[in-house]
Amino acid sequence: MKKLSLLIIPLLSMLTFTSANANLLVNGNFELPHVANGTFRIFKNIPGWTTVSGAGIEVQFQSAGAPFDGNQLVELDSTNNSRMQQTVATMAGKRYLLYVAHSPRPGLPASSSGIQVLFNGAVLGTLQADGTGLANTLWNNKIVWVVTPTVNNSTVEFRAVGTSDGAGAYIDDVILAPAD
Ligand SMILES: [Ca+2]
Ligand SMILES: [Ca+2]
Repeated sequence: MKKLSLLIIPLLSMLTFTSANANLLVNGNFELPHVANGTFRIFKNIPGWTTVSGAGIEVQFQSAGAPFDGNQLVELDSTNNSRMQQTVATMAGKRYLLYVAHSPRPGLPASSSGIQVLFNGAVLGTLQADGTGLANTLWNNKIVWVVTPTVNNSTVEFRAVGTSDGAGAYIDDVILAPAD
């Protein structure tokens, strides 16, 4: 089996998001579209986010672990490892902060539970944690990157990595906001 080279890079974890920083991303908290309480659905597209490859975007409403905020979260190993992205207007040369809340799926080993984070095609890092023995989600909400686009439209992308088996890591509360 291919060994994953995985690394969580919680850069500048002391930075905190304030309401003064507007989130440029649409539906970064995955509260849309609403799915029934206790269930999940798999979509090719949801408000703001488009499937790039794979079966699609699994939106869960408290169906296999509590979200970081609101009622819903996204899992990208929906029925197989999938990729999704969103493109937003940015200013070249300006600094932005990208925040992601991440949790392993309860019960799932780290080898099945990775998510790569990309900005304009460059891999910022891979989020991976061991969910074995967890009865519920265990969120890390201090994952922050500073990015400086060289173009005026930027793409945030997430890719499920690791064993493609219909279960994977969770993300929630994704924020891209001007740093200054
Ligand atoms: Ca949410
Ligand atoms: Ca998996």
